[in-house]
Amino acid sequence: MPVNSDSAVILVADDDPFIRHMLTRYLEREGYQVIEAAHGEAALNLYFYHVPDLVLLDALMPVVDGFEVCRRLQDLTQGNLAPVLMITGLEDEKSVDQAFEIGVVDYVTKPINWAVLRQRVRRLILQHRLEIQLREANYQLQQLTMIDSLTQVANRRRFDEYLLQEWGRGVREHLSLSLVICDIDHFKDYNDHYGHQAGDRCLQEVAKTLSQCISRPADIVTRYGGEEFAIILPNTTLEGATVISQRLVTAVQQRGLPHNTAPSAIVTISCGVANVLPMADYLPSDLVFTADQALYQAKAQGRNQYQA
Ligand code: GH3
Ligand code: MG
Ligand code: MG
Ligand code: MG
Repeated sequence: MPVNSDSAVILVADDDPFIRHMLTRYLEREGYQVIEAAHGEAALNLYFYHVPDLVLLDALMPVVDGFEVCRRLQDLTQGNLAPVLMITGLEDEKSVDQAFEIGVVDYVTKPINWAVLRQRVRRLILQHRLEIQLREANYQLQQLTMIDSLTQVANRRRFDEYLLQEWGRGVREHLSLSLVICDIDHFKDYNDHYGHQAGDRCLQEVAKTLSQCISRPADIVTRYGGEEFAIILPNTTLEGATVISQRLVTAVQQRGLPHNTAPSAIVTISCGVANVLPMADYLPSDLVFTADQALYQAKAQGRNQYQA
C-alpha cells in the first residue's frame, strides 16, 4: 500500500535516463509524485524548488556526484533535510561508510530489487512525516510554555528570554532598547471590592487593551508579575517609547472599566519607561531597575500616567 498518494513527493536524481525512467514509472504507479533530476546540480536546485518528502539519489553521477549532493543539501538545510535514500552499485565498505557518514539514511543496490525499494521508500516517508508532526507539536508545546494562561500574552519566562535576546542584538548591532513596565492602579482595592474573579477578568481586559496598542512585530507585551505588564520595544528610542506609553495609559483609561473605589472611578495604569543602548558590561536587569524607578515616580505623582 502506498504511503498516501495525495502528496508524497520524491526527487529522483540519476544520470542514467533509463534507470531514471524506470524509477519514475514505478514510483508513479505506487502513487507518488516524482520529480526527475538528470544530474547533481539539477537535484540541488529542484530540492529547494519542490521540498520533497524523499530523495532517491544515485551515487555515481558526473561533475557533482550523489555524495556531494547529499553533503551540500545537509549544509544548506541545516539538519532539516528530507531522508536521502542512495541508489548505488557501490557496496564496498568505504562507500557504504561514507554514505552513512554524510547523512544518507539508507541505500538500495543496483540492480534494483523493487520490493525492497518500495518498502524502504514507504518506511522513510512515513518516518519523515512523523518527524515533521513531532517537530510541529514540540514547537506548539514550546510556544505554550511561553504564554500566560490567564491573559494569553507572553509570560515572565518569555519576558526573560526575549529581553536577553534583544539585549544581545542591541549589543551586536548598536540598537537601543526600550522597556515599559505598566502596573494597574489601586488593584488591591479592585479585588477587595469586586472579588478575585472580577480581578482576573480585569487583568484579561487590560492585557488585551495593551496588546492593541503595539503594532511592530518585534514589540511584545508580557505579563511580568501579578498585575504588572512589561512591554519590550526593540530598536526604539526613548521618545518612541514615551509615545507608546502615553498611548497605553490613554487606551486603558478610555477602555473605561469601572473601579468605584479608585479616585478616578475607572481602571487606570501607571507606566515606567526606560531606554538604553545595550552594552556588554551592563545587565538587562539594569534596564528593568530603571523602568521600575520610573514606575515608582508615576505612582508617586498621582498615577494614570507614565514617567521616564
Ligand atoms: P498601586 O496603585 O500602588 O499599584 O496599588 P495596588 O493596589 O495595585 O498595588 P498592590 O501591589 O498593593 O496590589 C496588587 C494587587 O494585585 C494585589 C493582588 O491581590 C493583585 N493581583 C496580583 N495578581 C493577581 C491575579 O492574578 N489576579 C487577581 N485577581 N489579582 C491579582
Ligand atoms: Mg550514475
Ligand atoms: Mg504591582
Ligand atoms: Mg498596582
